[in-house]
Amino acid sequence: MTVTIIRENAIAVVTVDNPPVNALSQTLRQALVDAVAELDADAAVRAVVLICAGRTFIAGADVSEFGKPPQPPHLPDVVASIESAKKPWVAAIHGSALGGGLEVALGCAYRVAVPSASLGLPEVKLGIIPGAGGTVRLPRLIAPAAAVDLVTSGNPVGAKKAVALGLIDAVIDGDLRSGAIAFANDVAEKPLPQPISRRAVPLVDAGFWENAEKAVAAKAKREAAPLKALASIRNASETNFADAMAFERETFLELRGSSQAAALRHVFFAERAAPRPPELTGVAPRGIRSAAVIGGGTMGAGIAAALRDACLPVVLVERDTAAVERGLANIHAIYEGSVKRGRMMQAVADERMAGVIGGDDYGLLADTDLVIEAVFEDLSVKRAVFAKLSDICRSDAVLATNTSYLDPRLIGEGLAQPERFLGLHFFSPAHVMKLLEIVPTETTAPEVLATGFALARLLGKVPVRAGICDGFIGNRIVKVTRAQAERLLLSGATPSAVDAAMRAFGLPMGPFEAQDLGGLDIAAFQRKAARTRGETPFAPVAERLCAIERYGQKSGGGWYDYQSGDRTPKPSETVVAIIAEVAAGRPQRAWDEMSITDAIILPMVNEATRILEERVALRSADIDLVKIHGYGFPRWRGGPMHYAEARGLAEVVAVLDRLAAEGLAEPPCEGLRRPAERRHAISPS
Ligand code: 3H9
Repeated sequence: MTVTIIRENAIAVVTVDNPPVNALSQTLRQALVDAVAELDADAAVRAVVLICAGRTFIAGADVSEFGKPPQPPHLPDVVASIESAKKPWVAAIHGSALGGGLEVALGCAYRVAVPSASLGLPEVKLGIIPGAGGTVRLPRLIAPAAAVDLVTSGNPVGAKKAVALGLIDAVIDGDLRSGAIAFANDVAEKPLPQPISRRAVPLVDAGFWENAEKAVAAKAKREAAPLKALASIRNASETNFADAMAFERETFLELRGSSQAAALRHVFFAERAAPRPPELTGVAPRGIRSAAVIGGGTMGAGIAAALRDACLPVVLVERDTAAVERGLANIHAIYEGSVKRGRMMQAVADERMAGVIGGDDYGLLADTDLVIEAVFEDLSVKRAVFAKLSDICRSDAVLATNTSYLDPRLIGEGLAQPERFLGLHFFSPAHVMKLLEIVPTETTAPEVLATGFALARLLGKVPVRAGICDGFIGNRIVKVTRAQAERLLLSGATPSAVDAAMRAFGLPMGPFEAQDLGGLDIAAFQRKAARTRGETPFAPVAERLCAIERYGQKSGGGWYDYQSGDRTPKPSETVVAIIAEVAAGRPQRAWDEMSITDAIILPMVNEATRILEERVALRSADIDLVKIHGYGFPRWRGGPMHYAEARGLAEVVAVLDRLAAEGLAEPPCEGLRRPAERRHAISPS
C-alpha cells in the first residue's frame, strides 16, 4: 500500500495505491490521517485532490478485517479529519466509490467523477450498515428519500444520476487527474463550503418514515440490515450529528458481529473466488469471439440471449426451417419481455436480435469458437448432434453440452479431439439465472475447462466446477430434498406445513409449490431413467400423483389444487387421501417449523458433504454458491454448508442421528461425523 503526495503548484495530489480495490486497510486509514496533518501544515498547498491508482477509487472498508477487532484510526475519525482539513479536499472518483470509499468522499469538501464512475453504500449487502457517517451525512447532502433508497437497497448510482442527486459536484470528461486539479484550482479561490456534518436534514412529509419502513421491510424479508440502516437514517434526521454518529457506529458494530453478516461475507468471498479456481492458475483459456447454440427451445433461446447480452455474435442451429423460426421467435420473446418490463430500450433489443443468425445448416458452424448444444434431454439426440459437430467444427473450437442429468462422457463419446469437449449446465431461464455448473470429463483439456470459466465471467455468471454424477451438484441435492419432503408427509406433516417452514427459513418457495410450478412430470421422467439404471428413487406420493395426471399448475393440480386462472395453491383433499393411503401403518409424529426445517436442510448438508468427499465439488463454498444462485437458498444464511458450520457440526450430526433412528433420514456420513467429533474433542465445554 502506498499513499503518495505530489504538489502541482498550489494543489497537492494525494494518490492512494492499495491494490486490488484500494480498500481502507488500517495502514491506508493511518496514511490518510497523516496526509491531512502534513497538508494542513503546508502553507504552499491551497487545495487537495484525493485520487486512486488502479481500476477504482476506494471500494470500501477492507472486508477481510471484519472478523477481527477494529484497529485505530477508525474510519469515522479518518473521515472527520478530512472534513475538518483547513484546505478543501476534492475526491476524484473513477471506478467505484463504495461503502467507506464513498464515506471518505463525503468527508471531502467536493466530489468529482468520470462519467463511468459508480457510487453507492452497499453495506446492507454485507449484512451491515455504513459505519463511517454514510447514514448520517448522506441525508444532510441529498434528499432523504434518495438517501433511503441508496442506503437500504445497497445499489450504486452512476455519475450522471449522482450529479442530479447532488451527491457529486461535477462530472469530468477527459483526464480525471487534470480535470480534478483544474476543479481544485477553482475552488481554492472560494471560501470552504459548510461541512456536511453541520448541515441540517431537510424536513420530510408526515408519514414518510412509516411508509419507508413498510417498503423496506417488505423487500428485506428476514434480512436485518436494511431496516437497521433506515432506523439510522431516521435517527440522523431527528437528532444532532454527534449522537447520530454514535448511534450509527453502535448499530454498525452490532451487525458486524452478527450471523447474517458472517454469512454474507462468506458469500462475498466465495463469489469472488469462484471464477478463479486455484487448479487453473496459469492456464490460459481459448479465445471466444463467436458462439453458436444448437436447439432453440427454452434453454437454447435463453443461452443464446445470454451470449448476445455479452455481445457475442450468435448462430442458432435447428433441425429444419420451422424449428429455426420457432427458436428465433423464442429469443425475440425474451427481448420483447425485457422491453415491456422497461429493462431494455427497443433499439438495444433490436441490436441484440440482429446479432443472431438462424439456420438449419451445420456448415454455419465451421469457424465458430464455441458451440453449445442445448437440444432435448435425450442421449441419442444429443449424441447425433456431436457426431455432426465432430466433423464440421474447427479442431480447436470448444464444444459444450448443456445437460442437467445426462452423463457428458456418453454424450461426447466418439468425438474427434475429445479434449475440446465439456458439459455446461445452465439454469432456466438461462439469460437470468447466475449459476453455471461446469462439468469437465476425463479428456477435457485444462485450457478448455479454463474457457468454461472465462465464458462464465463474460456472461456475468457464477461458475462452479462439478464432477460427473446424477444431477451434478445442484440437482443431486434436490433429489434428497424432495425425498425428505415426502418422508415428512408420510410421517404426519402436510404439504402446506412443509412449504411454509421452508419459506420461513428464507427460501422463495417450498418443495411442493416448486414442483407444482415446474411440473411433476420432469422429475417422474428422471426417476424412470434412474430405475432403468437400477436405482430405487423414493417418491411414492409423487408417483401416485403422476399416475392420475396431477402434474402441477399446468394440469390444474399437483400437490395442491388450483382454480383456473389462479396460481394460489389450495390444500387438496385428493392429495390428503393419497398421503393417508401411502402412509398407512407408518408411525406419525408432530412436526413444528424447526423440526421440518431440520429434516429438509440437514439431509441436504449430508448429501453435500458426500458430494465433497467424492470430489464432485472441490470446495464447500462452491456448494453454497450452487444452492444460492441456482435454487434460491437464502444468501443471508450463507448456503447450506455455511449454515451447518454456523449451527455446529456436532449438533447437525446429532439431529441427523435422531432422524435416522426414526427412519426419517440417512445417517450422517463420515465426512460430517469426523470433523464434528474432532471439534467436539477439542472444545473446552
Ligand atoms: C464498508 O465499506 C463499511 C464502511 O461503511 C464502514 C467501515 C467502518 N475488501 O470484485 P472483484 C477483493 S463495507 C477486501 O473481483 P471487480 C476481492 O475479494 C465495504 N477485499 O473486482 C478480490 O480479491 P481476490 C463496502 C475486497 O473489479 C479483488 O478485490 N464495499 C473488497 O470485479 C477483486 O474483486 C463493498 O462492498 C473489500 N471491500 O469489482 C465493495 N472488495 O483478487 C465490494 C473487493 O483476492 N467490492 N475485494 O479474489 C466490489 O463491489 C467489487 O470488488 C468492485 C470491483 C466493484 C469494487
